[in-house]
Amino acid sequence: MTDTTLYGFDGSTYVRTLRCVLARKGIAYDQVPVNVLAGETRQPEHLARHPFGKVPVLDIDGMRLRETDAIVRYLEARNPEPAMFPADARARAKADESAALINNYGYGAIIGFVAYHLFPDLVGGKDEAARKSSIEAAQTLAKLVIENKGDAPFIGGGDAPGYADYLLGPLVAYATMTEDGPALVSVDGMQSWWDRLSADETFAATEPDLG
Ligand SMILES: N[C@@H](CCC(=O)N[C@@H](CS)C(=O)NCC(=O)O)C(=O)O
Repeated sequence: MTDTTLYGFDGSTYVRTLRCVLARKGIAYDQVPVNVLAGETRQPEHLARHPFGKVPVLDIDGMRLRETDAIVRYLEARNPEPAMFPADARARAKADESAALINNYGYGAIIGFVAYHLFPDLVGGKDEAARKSSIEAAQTLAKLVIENKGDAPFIGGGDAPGYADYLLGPLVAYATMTEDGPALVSVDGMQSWWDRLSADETFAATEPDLG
């Protein structure tokens, strides 16, 4: 039993992001597996934690934190090592930009075509036009984050995986389970980044057991 609690199930890409960051920083926690697919984020018990019905939520240091970006930045300030952001100001700006692009456009785009294949009922059925525009938006996102990282091996941390890698990785993991995965990883530079991230011990250890 610890005094840190992560609310959210392993199948959530954002929960996986936090599990990676918590693991890399060596922060012990308990997990309450609130399951999005079973509608548990919409239950009063979870709405009391996050009124917009999202996971993750993290209880830490006597406070409740919502929203992955805010949580990761708190963890970074609390436990600076290993860093989840590059030290160099320009590289940091680009890693921050990539994280924002993933959060604001990449998540919706990738989940859009993943849901088409894996959870069509959750998105009102199979809409071909929506699938196509999701793939195009995901490719645009991929081009931008690969361009932002420049020659660095990773998108978010430079020489080691950082926040933006742990944001995008769980999404790409789902994408590669579908027939549209190759359209995403074939964007220039994506496959080698994906191979590097897949070899990261922490990322591999957080792969969800989808039964
Ligand atoms: N802005 C939130 C987004 C979190 C999010 O979208 N989580 C998904 C699971 S990966 C969720 O809770 N979905 C439930 C729903 O939309 O009903 C964050 O950054 O933490």
